[in-house]
Amino acid sequence: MNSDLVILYEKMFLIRLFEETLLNLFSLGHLRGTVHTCIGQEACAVGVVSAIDPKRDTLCSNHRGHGHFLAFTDDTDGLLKEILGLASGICGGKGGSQHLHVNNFYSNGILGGMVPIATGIALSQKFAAKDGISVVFVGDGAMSEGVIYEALNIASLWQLPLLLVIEHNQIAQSTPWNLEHGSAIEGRPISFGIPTETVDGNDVQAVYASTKTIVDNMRQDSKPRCLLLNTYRLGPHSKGDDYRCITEISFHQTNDPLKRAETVLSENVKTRIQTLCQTRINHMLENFSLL
Ligand SMILES: Cc1ncc(C[n+]2csc(CCOP(=O)(O)OP(=O)(O)O)c2C)c(N)n1
Ligand SMILES: [Mg+2]
Repeated sequence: MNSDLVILYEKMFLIRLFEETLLNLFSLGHLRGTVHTCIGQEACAVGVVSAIDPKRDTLCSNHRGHGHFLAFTDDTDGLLKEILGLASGICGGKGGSQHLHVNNFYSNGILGGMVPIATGIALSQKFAAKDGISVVFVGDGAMSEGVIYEALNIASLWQLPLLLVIEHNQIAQSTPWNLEHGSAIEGRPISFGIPTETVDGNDVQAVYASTKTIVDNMRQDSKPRCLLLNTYRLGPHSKGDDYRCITEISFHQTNDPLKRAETVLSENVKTRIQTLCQTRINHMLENFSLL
């Protein structure tokens, strides 16, 4: 049994349950505003974040950031309180789902908006002359934002320890990527001289292994890198808005990162982890009188 996979699967399963719970709380009228879940993309969040160091490294996320946040902090209660708008939430209930900050974690909902910020953080890490790196997640759609290219240019020019992670889930809200982009996305960072690796983003072990190697190299040379993860959003864009045909979604369900991990895990291990996570989520809901 691969012990790494057991740990990675548990983190993915917890994120899946947490976000399914959020969608349910919305439908019951307990939550307001909006949420963007990463259902189907958990391997990207868990694979990348498990390979970085929350103390040394900084993580900048985006509108679809619960998975990144939970993989980084494991704080399900703090995040739920924040999304419920409670003063005891991690940002006093004012940030909601998209504007989160705790320790070295930052997110905002402006597409591409965190990339120049992450580049500035990378500059400060370079000045500090330690081996910390700055990681930033964007979607394929965000790659149309011009500010990303200004930031990549600076990261390349000044050779900053910035890791740009692109979660290529093939769609931006309702626009398929091929109706938005005139060229392959991985060509963009390469054109700035930034080494770019493309990985199957639904294979959590592959994502983890590639990130680990990239991060080890960045700690040595303190230079920028890009990781492009091919994946698919299995859930709606936010709560119920989905215009894709059912056949397309069903096709991608066979490539669900959780199901893929489950094919390698024993039935016992899978059941133990699922029960553990379900118990944890139930306790959380009981604490908030939501069960
Ligand atoms: C600057 C800006 N423009 C538009 C939006 C509205 N918006 C939120 S998410 C989204 C689609 C993002 O697509 P992508 O970057 O591929 O990320 P995904 O949602 O697929 O994870 C849009 C257009 C926004 N938040 N910020
Ligand atoms: Mg997308």
